Amino acid sequence: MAFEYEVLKTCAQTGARIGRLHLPHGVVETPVFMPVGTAATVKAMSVDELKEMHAQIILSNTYHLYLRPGHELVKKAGGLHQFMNWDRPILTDSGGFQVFSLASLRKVEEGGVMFRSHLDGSKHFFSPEKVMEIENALGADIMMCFDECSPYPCEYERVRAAMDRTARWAARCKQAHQRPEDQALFGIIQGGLFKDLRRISCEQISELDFPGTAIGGLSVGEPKELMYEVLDDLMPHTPKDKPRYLMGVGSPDCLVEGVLRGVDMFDCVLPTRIARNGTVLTWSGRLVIRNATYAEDFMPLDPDCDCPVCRNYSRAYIRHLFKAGEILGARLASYHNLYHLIDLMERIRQAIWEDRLADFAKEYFAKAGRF
Ligand code: PRF
Ligand code: ZN
Repeated sequence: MAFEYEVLKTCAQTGARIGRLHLPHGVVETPVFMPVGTAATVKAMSVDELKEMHAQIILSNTYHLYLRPGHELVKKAGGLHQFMNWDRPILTDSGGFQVFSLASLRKVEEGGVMFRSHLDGSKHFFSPEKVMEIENALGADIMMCFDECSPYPCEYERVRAAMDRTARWAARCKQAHQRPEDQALFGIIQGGLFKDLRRISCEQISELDFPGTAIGGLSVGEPKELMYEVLDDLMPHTPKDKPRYLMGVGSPDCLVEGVLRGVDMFDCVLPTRIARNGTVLTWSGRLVIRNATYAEDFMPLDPDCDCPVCRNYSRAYIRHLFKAGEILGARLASYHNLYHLIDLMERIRQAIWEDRLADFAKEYFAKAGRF
């Protein structure tokens, strides 16, 4: 069987759990953070480096790969795994978010979305069937349904219409999926910040019996407290025997708060994006390495981190690299930030095993603060 999810333990203190996702390219221990490799590369990181930092699964994007280099070319290469030389699991997002955030001149209809590429303005059409064709060509272990993500803020009736359409599109995705034997298709819950809509969407999507449940439409600009309130209300209604994936969420505080509420999977560009402009995550909070404070600071980025960057380089050196515009600065900061989130998830899993996640979270926030 290509896809199986086992819950190994549920935390006695919280809603968190430990699980194991069996996929064609390997086993993923959850809760897990998935580094983002939008254009078939986790920006600035080699596959060897990703393996060294214990990345278990990475995410890539249908929207970007369809536009460039094209899913047909990736298919010719033997699929995304072969094309990018990554032999561990991959999840592809459907473009249901990118079309709404990056593309211009969108026209959404029941059939699908007409949009213009953010790269060259060329015109394209995504339907649930087209997106399944692209994701099947890419060949990831997990693929996502094509959904409609509402912006924030957004009025009730518009959110409801997008949620209903997301459910109809999910049924069409399931129908059009050509490789259910070796690619798991996950459904996506929408419904904005409206608790009643979230519960309806949860029922609509659960009914289709996908092997995994994603929560979309959050972390789109709303205050974090509102996201936590939606999760508090929604998570107890999502299927317990399937992995739960909170899409596009990945600041350290949100990872901890998400796991406490029963989330198993996360992805976010945050660690790599902030790294490239010189911000690093540490166990005592954020640090802006370009600041003059670090000019003569020969400590590692994070004295509590045992990543190769922290074992070998100083803050002063990395600050110098950023000031001099040297690309190694961005590479080292990216490595450390990804390592930090992967390490955070490892420590979270350990805390769940030992029934002390609530205590862990308390200590974590006391030291690292909120992002
Ligand atoms: N839908 C899809 N991908 C996403 C989102 C969504 O709602 C989000 C929202 N945070 C991130 N990525 N398909
Ligand atoms: Zn480090």
